[in-house]
Amino acid sequence: MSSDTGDAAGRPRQGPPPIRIRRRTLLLGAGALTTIGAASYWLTEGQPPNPGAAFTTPLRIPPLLQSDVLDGERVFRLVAQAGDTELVPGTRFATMGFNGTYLGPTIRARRGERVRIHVTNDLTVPTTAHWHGMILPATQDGTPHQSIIPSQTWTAAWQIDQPASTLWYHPHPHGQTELQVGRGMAGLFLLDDDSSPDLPSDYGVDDIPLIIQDIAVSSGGGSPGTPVTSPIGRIGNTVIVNGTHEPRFEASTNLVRLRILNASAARCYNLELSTKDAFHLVGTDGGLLPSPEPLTRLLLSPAERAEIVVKLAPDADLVLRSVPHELGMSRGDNIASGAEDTLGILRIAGPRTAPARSVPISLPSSALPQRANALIERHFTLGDTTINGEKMDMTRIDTVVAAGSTEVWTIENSSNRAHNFHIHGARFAVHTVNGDVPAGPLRGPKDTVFIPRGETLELIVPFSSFADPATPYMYHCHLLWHEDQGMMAQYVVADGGLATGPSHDGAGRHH
Ligand SMILES: [Cu+2]
Repeated sequence: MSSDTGDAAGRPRQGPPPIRIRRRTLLLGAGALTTIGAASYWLTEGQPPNPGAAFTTPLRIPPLLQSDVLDGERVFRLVAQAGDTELVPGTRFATMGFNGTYLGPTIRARRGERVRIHVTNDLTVPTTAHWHGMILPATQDGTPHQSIIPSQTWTAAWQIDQPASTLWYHPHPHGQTELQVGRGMAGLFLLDDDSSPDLPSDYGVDDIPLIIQDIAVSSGGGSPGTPVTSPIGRIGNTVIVNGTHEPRFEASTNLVRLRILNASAARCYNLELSTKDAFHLVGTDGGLLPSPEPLTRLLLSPAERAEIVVKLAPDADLVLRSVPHELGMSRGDNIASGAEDTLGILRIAGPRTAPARSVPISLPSSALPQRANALIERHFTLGDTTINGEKMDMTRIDTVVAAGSTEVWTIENSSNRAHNFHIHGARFAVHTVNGDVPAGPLRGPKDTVFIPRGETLELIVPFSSFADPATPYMYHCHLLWHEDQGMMAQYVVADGGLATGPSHDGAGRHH
């Protein structure tokens, strides 16, 4: 491992010398960037460099969490804890994690299994454990309503009943989510089912989890809790994957499946391979696509997941990187939000052997919810930190849906900021994007979707059958600073007899 980890400003080393680099002049809006110390933004001119080409640190793989089967339940134990972790060689950060001081182990369970998860809070502050993407009763969801006070243990139990997918877990304490997730409280929750896709599936060997977070590294060391410097939240200047700085993965097979989670608070990643070759998207938040989708770029906003398959030529040596993208804001706001950064994510080395395995033609995907089944339509307007003009109120139920029903939720971003939208307890389909049929990555099952400024998405949302008028699920922006600012609302699932329910802007409309 190289000890040359950064320049005097703490900017991570970018591999071979770039052709030309200049310090970005400040063309940011007033107040957009009051302190630039923690995150210096650089822009390249001409031929971009290849950040990540010199990464050498072996990629860490989060361990699979051991479980016991007791009385027909698969029992897991998590302990939320704080500590300090050397995330970047020579620099220790105040961090938080599950069963360790940074990130958490990977939980894995099968469709049909009953799971029971004991979560002990060894922090000095309250936390929660939310199972992001899981279809389960609201009382088990780990929202701000299931707070775990220090030294207490909370237990969630439910039966897994949804398709194979890459879910995750993270804390959800009201107003404190960005701090706790940003310090490292995140882990994957993989679901299996009885389908056997012809995909790489040997965890840590050819089926590789990638938990991407950005952190702020400055010359003075780690600086969590820096001021907010962009309209979408805190943007770090250094990327770590599974807690590994400058990671390299040495593949032993020519076909590699990457399960990618954007666990960053605000930063979006526009992923591509340094070879510019196509990779194949095989799964989105809620499960597999009907067939692999060849892509050369893939934008992932915070909390979104993607499963991609990368085919490696013999002796391949390439980089998965993030390249500039459009967030729909002003240029200054986009720059402050990291949208013009080029960042190495993971260097991947291929085996010597010739390709032996191919990308499958079709995949065992589950059916998406259909527009024809949706009887109620609701409209949600995103403000800068509001939903339908309101901020989160733990005591207010914003929306009531009927158990087992399907609705159309139209989400309109008329604010000045980029947002995304996450609905708890549901796997939804994106029906339209600005009135058009959605493109590739939005054709799969989703639970979180990016909504650039000025765009309107129609979602087909099937709700669970777990009627509980007393315990709400959340829907919110998953840019965590926005969420903490109150960009969140609550819905409850009522008994099926209720054909309609109030929405923010009046009554739900019948279709
Ligand atoms: Cu937002």
